[in-house]
Amino acid sequence: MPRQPSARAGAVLGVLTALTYVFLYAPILVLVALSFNSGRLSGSWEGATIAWYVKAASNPAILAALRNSLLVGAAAALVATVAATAAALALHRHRFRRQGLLEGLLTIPTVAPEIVLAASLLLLFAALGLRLGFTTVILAHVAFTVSYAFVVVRARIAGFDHVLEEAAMDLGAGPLRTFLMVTLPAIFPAVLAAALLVFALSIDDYVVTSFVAGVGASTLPLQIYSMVKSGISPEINAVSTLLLIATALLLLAAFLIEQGRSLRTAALPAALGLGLLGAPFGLAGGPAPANRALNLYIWSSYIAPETIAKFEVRHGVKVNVDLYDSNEALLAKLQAGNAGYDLVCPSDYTVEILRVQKLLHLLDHSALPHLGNLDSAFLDRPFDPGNAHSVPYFWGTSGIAYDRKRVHEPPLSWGALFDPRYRGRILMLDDAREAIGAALKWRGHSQNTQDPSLLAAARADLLRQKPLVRTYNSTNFEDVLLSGDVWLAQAWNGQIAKAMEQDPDIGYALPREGSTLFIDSLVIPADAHNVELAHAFIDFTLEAEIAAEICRTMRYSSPNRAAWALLPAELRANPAVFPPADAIARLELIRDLRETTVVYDRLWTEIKAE
Ligand code: N2P
Repeated sequence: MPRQPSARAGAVLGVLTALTYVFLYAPILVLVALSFNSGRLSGSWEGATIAWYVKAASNPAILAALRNSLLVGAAAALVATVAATAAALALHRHRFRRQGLLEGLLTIPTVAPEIVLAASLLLLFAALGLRLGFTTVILAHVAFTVSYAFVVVRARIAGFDHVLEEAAMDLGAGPLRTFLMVTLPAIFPAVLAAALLVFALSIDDYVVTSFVAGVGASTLPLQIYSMVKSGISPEINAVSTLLLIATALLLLAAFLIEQGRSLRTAALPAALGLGLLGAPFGLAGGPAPANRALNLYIWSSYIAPETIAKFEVRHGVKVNVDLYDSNEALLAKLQAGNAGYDLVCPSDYTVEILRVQKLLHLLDHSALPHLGNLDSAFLDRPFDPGNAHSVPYFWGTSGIAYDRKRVHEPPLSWGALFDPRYRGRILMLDDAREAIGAALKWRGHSQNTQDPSLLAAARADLLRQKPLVRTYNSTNFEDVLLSGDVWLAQAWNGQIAKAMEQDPDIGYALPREGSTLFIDSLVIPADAHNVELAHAFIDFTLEAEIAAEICRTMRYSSPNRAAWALLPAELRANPAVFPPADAIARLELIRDLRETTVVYDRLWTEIKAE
């Protein structure tokens, strides 16, 4: 007789099981609860509301993304299910040589790493010269869901008896009639379950979609991620909750059908799930589609929605905005080709890389009448002689932001970021050139060095620094500082100048060893579609009023001399935004290092991976 487990062991197991459930579901419960919290900050409960749902439903970007998701999901469900059903029938009816191998090949993609699939699809589309957009997203979704659909339909068909088909044929039915009257009804539940499964998988896919979406085909998960990048808002909690419940209901319906429950039982969760996804359109009608659109890909925290809206109204167009947080991310998109952007905003050294690789459009200066508003200090720089390809948008610095409540003397040296006293309270930019640059500067070297021994020393410094670093973040580092999680942050100036408005204890120092000056410019990719509209947008940002608004709202430094007079005096006087001449003299542009770039990239990957 096996021994019964003791009551003690039973209790321990019970507790462990309960903990597992908490671990699995607590984050989701927090998300759902916060989506009904009337307070903006996640920290405290301030009463229940559905306001965030209403707000999300009236956000045109969310609605457009939801519409895209539904379209893609429906198209993928249709194509993948038809293809999978055909394959399942063929493999059931005929005995092929190497049957097992054939079936195996159809199911492997369910376990293949998604990121590999994403990268290979992107390569394939580039090789075929397909412009990234709706078609590529649908094709990619079919590619990653068809195996799942196959598994579902194949399992059901295995139990289906051929004899029924033969009987129908004997009684005179043709192949089509037999299929429609006998085969399809028998396997229909599986076909439906497969379609629901594909739809649910497609609706919440991020990885594959982010590789192949291009512009204008942003789906809901992409939209949620891009909203998170510009600060967590409770609207995101509402949209995520909606997505979560809808997919759960669809999967439940698929599961019920697969388990052999009646279609009627499964209809309720399926209808609820689809209804939830459609509901936001009922709440808000949806935006009017604009016939012309400008696709802008720009740094996060670089332009306010109000400014975009002004341009849209003035030109009667739609502007699609996508955000990035590193030059390397931007480069990767443009180098892959067919990204679909009309206007992007690289930093100095990246302008040079793109220019040399012939990825930029020549600018028509006659279409830029306000060019004369720019201060000459930012024009005709070696990264783009004569500004043939680029127009400065913002400039700024990298420095050390800090919390005066915790850090009592201003961090005047990069050494502060390597100081063990601040263990766990340091944030570094998640940026190869900036982070390695800080380590090099600290030791008195140029951030553009190609000397292997200096780079090896920087690597060692950054590895030693790693245990002190709370997080690497180039997105919302100012929020992390404001939250009190870190006390010192390597930072770009504008977002810190904004944080200072919220908390006067935030300071910003430019280390005495010198640091980065950046000049970020608008450029038109060589494969842009709306070149004329892109010029119109560049010139719009050059108007004194608009340039002043952009600087006032985002607080990065304006290269627009005509705008300076329109800025509030305290902003002009803020050294974090407009540093004094002696500080500027210690700044250095990051330069393109050609072959050595791979050394920096490798170094950075190693540091992050260790
Ligand atoms: C914007 C970051 C500033 C860009 N989020 C630095 N080149």
